[in-house]
Amino acid sequence: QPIMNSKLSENHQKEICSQLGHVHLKLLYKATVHGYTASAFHQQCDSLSPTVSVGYNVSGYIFGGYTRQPFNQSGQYANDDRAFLFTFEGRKLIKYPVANAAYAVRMMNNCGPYFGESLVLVHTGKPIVYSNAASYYPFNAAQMHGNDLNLIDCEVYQVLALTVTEVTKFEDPWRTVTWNLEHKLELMNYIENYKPLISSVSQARILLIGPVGVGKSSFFNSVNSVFRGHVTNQAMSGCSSTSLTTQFRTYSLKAGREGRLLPVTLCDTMGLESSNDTGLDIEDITSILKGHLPDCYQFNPAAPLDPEASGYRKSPSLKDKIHCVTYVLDACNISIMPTKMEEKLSAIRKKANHLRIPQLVVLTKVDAACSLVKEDLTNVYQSIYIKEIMQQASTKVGIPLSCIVPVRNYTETLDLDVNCDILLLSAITQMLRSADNFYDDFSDQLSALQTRE
Ligand SMILES: Nc1nc2c(ncn2[C@@H]2O[C@H](COP(=O)(O)OP(=O)(O)OP(=O)(O)O)[C@@H](O)[C@H]2O)c(=O)[nH]1
Ligand SMILES: *[C@@H]1O[C@H](CO)[C@@H](O)[C@H](O)[C@H]1NC(C)=O
Ligand SMILES: *[C@@H]1O[C@H](CO)[C@@H](O)[C@H](O)[C@H]1NC(C)=O
Ligand SMILES: *[C@@H]1O[C@H](CO)[C@@H](O)[C@H](O)[C@H]1NC(C)=O
Ligand SMILES: *[C@@H]1O[C@H](CO)[C@@H](O)[C@H](O)[C@H]1NC(C)=O
Ligand SMILES: CC(=O)N[C@H]1CO[C@H](CO)[C@@H](O)[C@@H]1O
Repeated sequence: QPIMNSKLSENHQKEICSQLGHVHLKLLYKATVHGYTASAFHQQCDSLSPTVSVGYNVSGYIFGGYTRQPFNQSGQYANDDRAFLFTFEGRKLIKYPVANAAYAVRMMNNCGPYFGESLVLVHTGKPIVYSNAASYYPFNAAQMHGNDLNLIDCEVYQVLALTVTEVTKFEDPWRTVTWNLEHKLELMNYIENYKPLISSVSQARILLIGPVGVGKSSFFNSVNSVFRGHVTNQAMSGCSSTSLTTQFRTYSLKAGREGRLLPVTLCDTMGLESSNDTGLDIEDITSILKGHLPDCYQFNPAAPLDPEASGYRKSPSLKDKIHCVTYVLDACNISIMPTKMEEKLSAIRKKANHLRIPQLVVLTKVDAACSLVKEDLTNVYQSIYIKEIMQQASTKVGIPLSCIVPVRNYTETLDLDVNCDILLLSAITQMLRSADNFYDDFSDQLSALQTRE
């Protein structure tokens, strides 16, 4: 590989990237290095995407086009409704969006980047531009390239998601956390001594909902490890079944070597899937929220819940109901959550809202999502990237940012990681505060009823 220096300045690269999100540019093809030939262009660029192609003329114009479609040599048109042509006026990017998306790019084997019939760089394998402002991208030719159609260089860049090491930090954390042992002990103390506001309830009942593999078991194990003082992998407490069928499981948290019960029960629905017919459906979840289901209840995904089934609670009391719903999501792939999963979560949220159950999101694997956080967990509220993910989670689930809590799981090698513990304990603390809101609301309703009588 010859050494290639970008002709596109740092500032111009930034301008382009700011149009495209959290990305950077990687130079694939440079005409003055690889040659002004169609074959050199295709050899360097085919099948890679998205790309930004840039032409330079002697007059100093810098212009080109962006497409998400990978180049090939089939002769076909490629549809891309986000394609655009551009030029620079000083540092400022002028954008000419595609007007006919079906013809955004043409995969010509005898040319370089070919945008509609509007702009072709390295036209017929020569250092020239083909320009037709009347075609699929309306643009002003004088503004774009000053009608100078001779190239002094042409570059094609691939648009890549920013590697997390390149992510910069906020100077100050946007949420303040005291990262020390004292704070950890405070949080533990709060949880251990927590009492639900209603005397008939001895444990806050928290439902964890999330797709398989997001780290629900790890979360439970990790929290339990903090209280046990060592790593535990007990998970399947209560039920002996390890079958893969959908099951409603509950976990109690225990403290110390003697295993004193903590005032929190975490319930796991298992098997939330994005398809319609598999996994839990919305009626099953509603039954859980209302407290109808006994622990270890085995779902039959093919048949609706049977109120005559053994253990079905026909008139559940407050202690059987769910007091807080916690969605558990993987920080690594929030942005590619399937639409079906979004819809399912939204349906659950509506149910929970209707039953006035407070809701949170626990965001797992923040270390895997961001290398700044992997290096040092206390970067979690300084990483711009993590904040962005949290905002995405907030939008996708429809829960305010203040109700999104990031965590990392506990590992053997980090048996005394106070920072990891603080995040885990903060998540539990938030759940208990939410449960308190539920009890408050319940008491209010109750006293309203009594007043009426
Ligand atoms: N890096 C990293 N990996 C994690 C974290 N939490 C969980 N994992 C890994 O993610 C994988 C899935 O975690 P599980 O806890 O088994 O997922 P789950 O959602 O409980 O899956 P089910 O119990 O089958 O519903 C495991 O390999 C964990 O080791 C985390 O905070 N950071
Ligand atoms: C070439 O690109 C066109 C348009 O995007 C696409 O429909 C076609 O499948 C591609 N062909 C190959 C061989 O990649
Ligand atoms: C997201 O990550 C989870 C594991 O955390 C995995 O099971 C799931 O398949 C991933 N989803 C996508 C769309 O990649
Ligand atoms: C946390 O995740 C790691 C892998 O990332 C795994 O080896 C470990 O067992 C998990 N810890 C717990 C407590 O589940
Ligand atoms: C899934 O369910 C929704 C609403 O219940 C319905 O509109 C949609 O058509 C279903 N999709 C499939 C693939 O069955
Ligand atoms: C080499 C060349 O063709 N240069 C032209 C670049 O475009 C300007 C118009 O702005 C012409 O004046 C140059 O001759």
